[in-house]
Amino acid sequence: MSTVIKGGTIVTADLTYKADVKIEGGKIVEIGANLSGTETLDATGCYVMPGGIDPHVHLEMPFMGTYSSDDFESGTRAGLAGGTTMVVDFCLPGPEQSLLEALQMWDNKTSRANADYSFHMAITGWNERVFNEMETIVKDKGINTFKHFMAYKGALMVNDDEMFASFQRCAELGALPLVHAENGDVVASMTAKLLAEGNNGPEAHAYSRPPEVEGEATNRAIMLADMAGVPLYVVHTSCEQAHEAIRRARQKGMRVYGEPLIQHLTLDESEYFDKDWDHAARRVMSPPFRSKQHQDSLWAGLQSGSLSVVATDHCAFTTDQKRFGIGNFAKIPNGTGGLEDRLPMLWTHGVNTGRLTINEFVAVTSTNIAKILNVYPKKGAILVGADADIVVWDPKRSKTISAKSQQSSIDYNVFEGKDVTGLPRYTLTRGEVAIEESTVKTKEGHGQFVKRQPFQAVNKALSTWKELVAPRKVERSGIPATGV
Ligand code: DUC
Ligand code: ZN
Ligand code: ZN
Ligand code: ZN
Repeated sequence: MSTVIKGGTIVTADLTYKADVKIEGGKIVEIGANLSGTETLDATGCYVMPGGIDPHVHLEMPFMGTYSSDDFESGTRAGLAGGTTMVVDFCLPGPEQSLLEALQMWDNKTSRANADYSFHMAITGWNERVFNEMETIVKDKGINTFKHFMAYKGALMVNDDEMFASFQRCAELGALPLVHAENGDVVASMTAKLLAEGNNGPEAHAYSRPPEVEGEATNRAIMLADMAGVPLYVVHTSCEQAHEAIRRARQKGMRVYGEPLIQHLTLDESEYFDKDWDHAARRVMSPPFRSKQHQDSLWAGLQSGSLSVVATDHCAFTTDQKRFGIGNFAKIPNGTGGLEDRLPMLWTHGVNTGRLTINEFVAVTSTNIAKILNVYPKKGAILVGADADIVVWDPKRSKTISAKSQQSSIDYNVFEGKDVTGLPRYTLTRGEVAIEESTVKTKEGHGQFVKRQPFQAVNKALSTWKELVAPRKVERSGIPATGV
């Protein structure tokens, strides 16, 4: 049994060319002219691209007194419908919980996944057991990324000493640290002040975490990573202050990766003002939506390469869940969806506007992600031997985004009413057709865990810390007596 994708134009992060793609046993086995197989998929007029990888999703996540509504079944189905063939979720150990116990819990959620998935492990506290377990996580469990929350004080947040210790451990293990960069102490203090002054509506959420708290935390994380001699991945980069810090570090030669979200690229802070409570609350996420100037900065970063990838932070809550925060914005579960819409929205607002080339589109939605997370070229590639995670992209197909026709299980969509042009004709997960235009053919349980190996020794920031401050003992005679 073989499948041939025929008559399309292959688009990778660096090449555009006409060829057929032959698939057998879930892998790409041949690329060339006039291929034949048992089954043919017509790609005339379409681009044949590596399926999207979403490096940042929260499926069925326990958070703020509830669980995010999309699970591994609906979440991966939504992803496939929009051309995304792999997701990376965050395993969040509870207070005092071991990393391995938490991983078992996360693993138990995945049996109905329709597409492949991987995990980042969160470091939510620091002790000797965590230090030791990190090695097992990297060497035996195939997880080479550790997430650190600099916000959510009293819940997920780690302090600088804990984060610095974990960064150093990542450096030893060939793992990559990730940060949610917002100054959690300042957010907590601004939140308390706003509430005390009677600002309890969803718009106050945006006031409680201005761009400065993100810029400060991004700078701090970069400096700590440099001292630890480890690269850094900054999730949901939403503002110029954070982008500036990333740009500066990269210019110095550090491997720092910034991840804007499709929501921050296309929606702005006006969503919180002069709108009804539900509208604004549905868009409460951290970091919040920003002004147009910040959006321009993010687009410029994708164009110049100072920002590396586009994600969603898909963390979907229903309107009823959002209403937990009526009377207190700090209780609105933080999060928005986007898994199904990331590729069509980025194509429409990036490629169709001329901001991004089609090759840059593939880079930031798939190939760069696969490389940074160390799963390239199994994922993120149209190459012989790669997994046949492929999207046959019809640049002429269009639709209006609506919650009525979405795969996600929530009752609204933050992109409601937006027109997109550029949609999958077919989405294939390891060679199986999961989406054919608007027909969903996903198979529950088809998705598999993708192991990611540690990085090799070159995985070091270009830090000069060791030369600069390695302690040099100074021998002195003549120590003055204390002047009592
Ligand atoms: N931000 C969100 O909006 N939701 C999930 C976690 C996060 O950091
Ligand atoms: Zn976050
Ligand atoms: Zn997140
Ligand atoms: Zn299958």
